[in-house]
Amino acid sequence: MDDMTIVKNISLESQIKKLALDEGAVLVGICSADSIKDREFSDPNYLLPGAKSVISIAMNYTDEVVKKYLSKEDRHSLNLEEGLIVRKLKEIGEKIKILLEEQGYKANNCDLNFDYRNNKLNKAAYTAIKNLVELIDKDKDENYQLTKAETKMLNNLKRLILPTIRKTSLHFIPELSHKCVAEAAGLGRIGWSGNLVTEKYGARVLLNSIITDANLEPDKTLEHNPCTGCKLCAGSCQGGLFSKDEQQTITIAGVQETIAKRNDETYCIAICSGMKGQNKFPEWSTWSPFGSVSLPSDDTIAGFVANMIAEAIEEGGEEAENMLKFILLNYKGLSKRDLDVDILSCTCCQLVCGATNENKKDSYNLLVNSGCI
Ligand code: B12
Ligand code: SF4
Ligand code: SF4
Repeated sequence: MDDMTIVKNISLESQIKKLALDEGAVLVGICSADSIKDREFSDPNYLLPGAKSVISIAMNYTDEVVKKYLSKEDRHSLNLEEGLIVRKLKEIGEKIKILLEEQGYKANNCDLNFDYRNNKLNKAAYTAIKNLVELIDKDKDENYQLTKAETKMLNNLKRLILPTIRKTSLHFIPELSHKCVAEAAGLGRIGWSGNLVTEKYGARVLLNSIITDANLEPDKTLEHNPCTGCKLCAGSCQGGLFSKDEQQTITIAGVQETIAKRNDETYCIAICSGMKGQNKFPEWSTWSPFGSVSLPSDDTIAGFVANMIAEAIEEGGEEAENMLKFILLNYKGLSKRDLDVDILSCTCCQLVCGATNENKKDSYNLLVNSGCI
């Protein structure tokens, strides 16, 4: 038997899974497009009309790197690992796409994050904000005198950009919700925090999806939800994105999940973007060096956070640089990000959720005893 005959006898599903695992994915599964198309944010037809199946792939953070990050020993290693995982998942997705196309099918390799349907920032807008930050920095520099033209430009950019940021909606609809795909494809189940929790790695995985018009045999959803309900994730969230006590029920691919009542996503954006390092808990902070905030607990929160972004830019210096990092990701994409730049300062709800109860408790203790930056 020659090599071609052997390949032909292996199902396309097995070829895809073998390729994903050989290339470095730690989990892979398949769901039918129909099983998740009922919600706008998880309808695969948005990216590939006529979609029949979606492949979910995951890679994990390593325990030692997470430990050092949570205990505030080392911020960069986790950021570097995230950057490398994101690139690798994008690369594996590309190889699966090529395999499917070689068999005559259409395929779409998704972006991992910042893939918002309703917020596509272009390069011109980013450049204008960058110019504004540079002028603000020059204006604050005692040794520099702005020219007349620069003063005019500074005032114009302030007038154009800052009110627009204050009015920008921070409610993002993804091109495709990878968490929904991963749950439907049997990689894990949604836990209390809203993150996908897997049996082997807890919530410490990142996800990508590949959509195809090939009719692939779907995998079963996980029967048992690996979330133990320990709620240590809620005790690790300075933002307050989700409740410790109140719950809500959601349905993904026919599976009902009881998860924490989720609050407005801007509670996370305020902290996870590194704009501030503290809100709910005074004993410890995230890696953000920018102090604390008291986020309002009513529906003014989205406007409050949009205003925080404008204020960070007006502040100039490091706070504005931090915001520029996130604005850049919006048009450049996460998989092309500069590996030297640290974009993660929180991620705590995901990282405390290790694979075992013991690991979760130890991780939580490391975080809450890590002090303030
Ligand atoms: C937008 C986004 C965010 C927004 C979330 C707000 C939002 N509306 O989704 C913000 C900025 C807050 C955020 C934060 C984080 N994110 Co994020 N984010 C995404 C993104 C782009 C889409 C998320 C999504 O599926 N939204 C749609 C629906 C599901 O969300 P919803 O509006 O909250 O849902 C409401 C209802 O529709 C209903 N509902 C109905 N069905 C469903 C289904 C699910 C799964 C949920 C949760 C709710 C839900 O409940 C909610 C009402 O309160 C994905 C990348 C991608 N393309 O998938 C990454 C992604 C979900 N993020 C990820 C991560 C890691 C994080 C953070 C840890 C920060 C970080 N380091 O990046 C935190 C965790 C926050 C948390 N505990 O949930 C990972 C998750 C990995 C995992 N193990 O689950 C993803 C998949 C990126 C990746 N490629 O790996 N994120
Ligand atoms: S930390 Fe505990 S409660 Fe939160 S998602 Fe993980 S297992 Fe579930
Ligand atoms: S990333 Fe941080 S701020 Fe956002 S939900 Fe998780 S713990 Fe809360």
